[in-house]
Amino acid sequence: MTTTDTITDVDILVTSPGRNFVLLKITTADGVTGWGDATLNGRELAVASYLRDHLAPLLIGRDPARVEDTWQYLYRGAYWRRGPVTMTAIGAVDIALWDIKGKTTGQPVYQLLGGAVRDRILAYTHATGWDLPQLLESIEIRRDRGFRAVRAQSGVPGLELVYGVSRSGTGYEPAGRGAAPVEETWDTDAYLRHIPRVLTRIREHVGPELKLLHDTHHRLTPGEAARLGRALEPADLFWLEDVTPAENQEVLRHIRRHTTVPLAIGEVFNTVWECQTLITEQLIDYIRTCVSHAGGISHLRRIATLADLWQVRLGPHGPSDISPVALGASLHLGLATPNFAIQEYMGYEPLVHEVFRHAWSYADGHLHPGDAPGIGVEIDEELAARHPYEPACLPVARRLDGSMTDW
Ligand code: CS2
Ligand code: MG
Repeated sequence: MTTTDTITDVDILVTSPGRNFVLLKITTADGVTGWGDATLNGRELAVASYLRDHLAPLLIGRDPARVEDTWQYLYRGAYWRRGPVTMTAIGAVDIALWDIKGKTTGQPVYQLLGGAVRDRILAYTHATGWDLPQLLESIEIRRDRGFRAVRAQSGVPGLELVYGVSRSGTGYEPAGRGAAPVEETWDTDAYLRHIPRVLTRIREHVGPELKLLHDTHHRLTPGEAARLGRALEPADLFWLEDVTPAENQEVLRHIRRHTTVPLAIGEVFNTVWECQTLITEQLIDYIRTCVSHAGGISHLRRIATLADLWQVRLGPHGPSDISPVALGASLHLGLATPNFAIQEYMGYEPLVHEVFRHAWSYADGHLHPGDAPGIGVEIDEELAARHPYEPACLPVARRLDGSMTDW
């Protein structure tokens, strides 16, 4: 007779080893612990409260093996559903339960998902530079580290602060400390005058092999995006990301009529239903939904399956505000998913690698989840406790005339 374990403890850890992370720890009567990632950059406490105040009481006593039933219970049982806070909370529970399932069966999660369909996962990382020389240097440093794919973000003449770029040329963390967002000034015209020349010059410098990516970060109108796409075709980008704000997906039809530049969208999406139009009308080439913000492994699998029917591939979100737990979960899914194309990997500061002891690894431009049972990431709770949460939030952006635009 199979005995069923039960969930006895649900704990939420908010820690800040250089930046804020929210972790979910589920413990069972058999003493098995599973970890989930509930980090939502700039809204961490909202997800921590949703988990602590609303989901944790529902989980106590449940059978941890019933991963899908728990997903359905938490999703369909929440009348006010979807959205980043709800789906990140559900995602954290899902990842933690897959972690437990792997540990109780002694299997890395990718084996439970059907086994590996590839040997390793292509990674892309961020190169930034305030000007072209600094950006080219940043790209070469990443190439020296073995990356085959690099996202290039440049400063824009006349602008003080630009998404994705730090003036110092060091790593870029968008969330500023404090409760009030930094206000950036944005000038689309200056950006459109500048970025095609920068990316074309980069392509001339690096040659044809390196996969080049660029993130427009939700800032253009459909017409501007169509013009930019056409202008960037000689740069042969691997993808142009988030060209327009994600709410109105039909506008991508206009852009698709004018340019063949590969498009990637979806990091701010949280369910398969938000991805449906983009995928079934093939308005994109890559879907960017992230395992922690889109309901966990169970739901990102659904998005991957729909995308596969339409030959859309996965390129999940994975910047520094996705913890090593979610990165590990994404890699298990990536190893076992045929249409998984590339994983974003910004890397982490050394202290983060100390707090999060992970089986996943980077080598030679690729990532692998490792073969530890479960997700393969354990948290040094004592070290995490020494770095308490610090208020931080993402910037906002205003146009030159002072009106709000999309950051
Ligand atoms: C960006 C993110 O990596 C990306 O593609 O869009 O870094 C995004 O700006 C942050 O996740 C926001 O917290
Ligand atoms: Mg992005």
